[in-house]
Amino acid sequence: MQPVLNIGIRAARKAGDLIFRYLNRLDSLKIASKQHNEFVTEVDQKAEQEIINTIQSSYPDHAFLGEESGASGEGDQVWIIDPLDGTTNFIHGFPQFAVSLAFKIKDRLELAIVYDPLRQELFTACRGEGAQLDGKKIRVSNRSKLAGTLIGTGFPYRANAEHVDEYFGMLKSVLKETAGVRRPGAAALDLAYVAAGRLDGFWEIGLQPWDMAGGALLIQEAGGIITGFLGKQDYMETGNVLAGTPKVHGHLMKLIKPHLGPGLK
Ligand code: 2AM
Ligand code: CA
Repeated sequence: MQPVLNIGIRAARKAGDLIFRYLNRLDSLKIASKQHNEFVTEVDQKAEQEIINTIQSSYPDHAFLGEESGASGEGDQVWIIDPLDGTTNFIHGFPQFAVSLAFKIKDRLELAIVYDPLRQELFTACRGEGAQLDGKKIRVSNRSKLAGTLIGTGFPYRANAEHVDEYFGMLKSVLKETAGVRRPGAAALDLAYVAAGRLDGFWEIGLQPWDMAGGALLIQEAGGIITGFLGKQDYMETGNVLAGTPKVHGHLMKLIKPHLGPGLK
């Protein structure tokens, strides 16, 4: 799998370089509104094309599921692509965004790449071989109690606005029990930070497959747990995700469960 990983890394770095170059010209950036308060820029689209072109030139038979271009190609070997996770941050010059790639064969995640072009941090994982940050092995943190933990989250945006009250119930419970909650705005990086032990846990309502796929394998390979809110392996379908060290994941689930309405169970 290493040669495939290397091509994925090349693609992610190229996309990251492109994103970085555009940061100096945010004023002239072409921004289109996908829906109310949901934006896509020419950078998202160009970065995705760069990733697909790079992979296709080595692996013409691979298929793609990209946030911007949708599904293309056929077969069991599929790249799930978020060319720019954290677009809203990027548009504002708020320095928290990443490129996220995952490679799956027959619905099983095999490779993950999350690249932060600002810090030039590269998170990678191969199924069964652990997770790495810039080539060094990473593990989830060894915190087991909620006290003292730092937890990541994302707010429900437009599409999930109906869950706002449930969400704030969850947030209130988590705030009371932990050292702090962070909402950086790029889910792929939040998940990578759980894998690297920078965050002890994470939850969010209504993510898309490309926001989560890379981060999910990173967490599993770093010794963490990632599930839906009730502990099932349904987060790729529901988009509702709960992650953490094995112990913190369990504690967070107990805090979140009482707030789940019918639409989140
Ligand atoms: P994106 O920038 O790739 O869209 C933050 O809560 C996470 O949700 C980010 O990973 C972000 O990824 C995703 N997201 C999708 N649509 C969003 C929206 N309209 N507003 C904010 N975040 C959105
Ligand atoms: Ca995106």
